Amino acid sequence: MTNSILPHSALILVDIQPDFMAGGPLACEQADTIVAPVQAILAQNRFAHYVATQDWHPGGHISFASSHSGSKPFDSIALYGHPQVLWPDHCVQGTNGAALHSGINWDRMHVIVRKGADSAVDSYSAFRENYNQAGERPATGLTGWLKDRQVQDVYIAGLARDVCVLWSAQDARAAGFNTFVIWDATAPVTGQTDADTRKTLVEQGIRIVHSEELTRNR
Ligand code: VGL
Ligand code: ZN
Repeated sequence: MTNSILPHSALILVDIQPDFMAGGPLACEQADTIVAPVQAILAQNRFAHYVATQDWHPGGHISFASSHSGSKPFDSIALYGHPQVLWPDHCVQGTNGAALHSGINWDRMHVIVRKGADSAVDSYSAFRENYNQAGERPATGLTGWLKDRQVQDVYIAGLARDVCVLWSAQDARAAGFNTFVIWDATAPVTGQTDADTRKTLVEQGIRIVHSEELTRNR
């Protein structure tokens, strides 16, 4: 039995990379539990469009604690007038930890957005970079790509629930898409943020769904 295609829909898989999985330098809590639901969703092939993002930093990136003497991972600093968490070194371009996770079938992806490649600017969202020196958040171009294809509904899964998934969902909503976060196909850097994440999503009109709602036979 198969489920019907979701018209005007896109699935965005955010940063499913070894450095965010168990044993990685920026491991998300229970990250490995997302692989099965993501694979189940892909197997159904219900989306009209498929996008992945890949965190892709040069060595010495400004978001790395190691780039700031006297700082340690998870400290927060002000950068260009906005808070910036300093992370362990992660997803350095060309390293195994930055690859797309080998347990996911990436063949369906139409677009892969690499982000965080500007050494001086972090980039959480699939849609826009974080604030830069000019006080701007440059677009990645994904909004236009989706709108040119009449996408209305954006479903987001991946890592991290409280960082790149959250920022991507907020930007998707702000761009006017009906936005859905597939909760069990995401995992947080820390589960302590889950209540706040849920609250923020709901307040902004972003819907929280479960992978079973997409994969159960009907
Ligand atoms: C992410 C922190 C730093 C993420 C990326 O994918 O959520 N988090 N870089
Ligand atoms: Zn990063």
